[in-house]
Amino acid sequence: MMQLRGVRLHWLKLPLVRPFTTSFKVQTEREALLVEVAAEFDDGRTVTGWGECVALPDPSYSPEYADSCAVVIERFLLPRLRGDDVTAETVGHRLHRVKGNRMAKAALEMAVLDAQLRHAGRSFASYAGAVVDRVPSGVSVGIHDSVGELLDAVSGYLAEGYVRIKLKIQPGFDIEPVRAVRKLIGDDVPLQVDANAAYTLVDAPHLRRLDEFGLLLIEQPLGDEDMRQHAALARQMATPMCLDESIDSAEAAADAIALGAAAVINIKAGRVGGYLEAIRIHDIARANGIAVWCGGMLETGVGRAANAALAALPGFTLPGDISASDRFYREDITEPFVIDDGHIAVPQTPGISAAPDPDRLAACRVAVRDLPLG
Ligand code: OSB
Ligand code: MG
Repeated sequence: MMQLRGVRLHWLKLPLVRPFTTSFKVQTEREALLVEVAAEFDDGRTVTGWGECVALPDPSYSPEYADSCAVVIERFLLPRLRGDDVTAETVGHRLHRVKGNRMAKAALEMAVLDAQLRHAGRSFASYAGAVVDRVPSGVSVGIHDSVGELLDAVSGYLAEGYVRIKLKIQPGFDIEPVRAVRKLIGDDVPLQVDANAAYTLVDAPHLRRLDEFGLLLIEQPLGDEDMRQHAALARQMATPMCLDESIDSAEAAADAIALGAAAVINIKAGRVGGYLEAIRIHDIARANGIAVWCGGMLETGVGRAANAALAALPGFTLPGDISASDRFYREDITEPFVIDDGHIAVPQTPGISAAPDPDRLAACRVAVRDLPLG
């Protein structure tokens, strides 16, 4: 058990190596929010833990955004973590009466869990039940101005060794780019698409045209709230249906499976309220024969380390969006993750991730704030 003695928020800005365009936004930099906690344990030792908040700077992917998370952490979450009996496993219960705000909760729980694991000298991989020491690395490829530029980007990623390509699509950039990429890479390279909620059920006949390309899955074609409509679309398509935005909890995962809205689930710990809920969703999906894979949110090395360990659980049977650090960043804030023979190594050191390098942290930081503990 521990008592929180200090909580500090770090706002960072990291330039992207190239713009990343989705159906909802063009990103040219990552504005990251890190949570640093100082936790005092029963034996008197004080240990630092780090969490990464995956929220974007605006409510474009999810209702939450980085500054909303900072406010929620300070005003509503931290007051519930007072006392000397805090454990990572009880953070979720303590925060339960605060509705939603799952990315804020996830970041705080992650920092507490990191401190707890460092104190215990245990890796997150071991704690979570990882069964492999490296995970296959997929890459998420943004929307490009032309199909030619897209093909160049995909060729580059294949040359680096990525074992699975995910193409971002939107109305007007879907059938022809996917056809061109499939022709370029051949039938044997796993290919999937992600629409980030850009279509409606009226587009079903159009989306069915994707069936001819042998895709692994189509990710979140319809709106976040459209669980029933995803089930209806799934019945009209041969391509397996995968949900991202719609799955914000274990309950939502159970509902999606029961409704036939998801044959596959993209698990992002931030979106579902933390790594412990992410593990629960993995367990539910596995028990139901539903494949899962680990999504990404352009994490720095802190969050990327956690994702690599999560993806080492046995139910993660599809390659995740766990690319090397240099897919997004020229310089990371930790030792960079590198792709080796199409894989990313699972960290085995105590805690969830390496602490950010102090010089890199200082170089990327745009704001810092010590939160009152009350
Ligand atoms: O929908 O998976 C998504 C990035 C930001 C927001 C949403 C998504 C993504 C990605 C990038 O696809 C995944 C990555 O970090 O590599
Ligand atoms: Mg997605």
